[in-house]
Amino acid sequence: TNEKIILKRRETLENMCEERARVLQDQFNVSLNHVHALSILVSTFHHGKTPSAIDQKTFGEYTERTNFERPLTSGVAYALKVPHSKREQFEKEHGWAIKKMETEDQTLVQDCVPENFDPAPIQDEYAPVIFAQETVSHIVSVDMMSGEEDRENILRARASGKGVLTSPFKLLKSNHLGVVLTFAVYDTNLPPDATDEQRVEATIGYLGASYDMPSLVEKLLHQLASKQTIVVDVYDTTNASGLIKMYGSEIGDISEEHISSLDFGDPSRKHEMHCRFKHKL
Ligand code: WA2
Repeated sequence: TNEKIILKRRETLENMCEERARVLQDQFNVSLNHVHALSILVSTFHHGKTPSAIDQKTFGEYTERTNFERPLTSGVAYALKVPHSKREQFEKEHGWAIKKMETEDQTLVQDCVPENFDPAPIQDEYAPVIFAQETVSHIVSVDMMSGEEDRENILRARASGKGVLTSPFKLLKSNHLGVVLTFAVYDTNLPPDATDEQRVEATIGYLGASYDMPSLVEKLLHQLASKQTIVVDVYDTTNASGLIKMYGSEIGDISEEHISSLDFGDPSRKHEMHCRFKHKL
């Protein structure tokens, strides 16, 4: 009967949506664990050894060769915590000035490359990127604390000691919405039961990964069959009064939708996958 067909169709939608949500969530979780491990690698071999065993070349090669461990990421980078009192010394040592992150609504598009960024204005502290995977080499020397979303992430990461996610925003040199995942790197004297203040004090840097949502979700869904059958949207639903679409399209049969929850590992952010059939019954 017609009713049976409708029920069957609903069940198919639920199953396909759940499967896609679980695959996306698992892949995200895998890369989160590897970004976490990378923060420990930097702690051990950059800060934990004199002289450091990591420079830009080593970091670039290692992160490129282990890219397969971080599905969905478009690149990883490492920024140092630099208080204003150490800025001059830092810039002299590195041979470049800490730059301010500028977005395209503040500048001409053609100026929106870090080589053309202005020096960072005076702040209490900075988070200049010192190492970057080739794919995000354009953020080297940029003060990540001068970007609103990056800054918020850095503050939350170092106080919590956990991996934290930004809300979706337009990444530098990308036309898509993405999110950034950040882990703080601490000096080794940090007690395991440290307070937020002790954590902030012991922070020496920030290891971050960027996720270009549209291209990466697209790649993932391509690997699953029946892309012709259903349409998938991914939302940041943290703010119930204004869902942010991170991935998706305008097409499909909106008369029936299935919602699968997504857990990307940061309890202060909420995400959902919304699925519908491409064609009406
Ligand atoms: N990485 C890549 N593209 C970006 C970006 C970013 N942040 N922010 C805006 N566009 C080094 O949390 C520390 C990476 C930030 C880490």
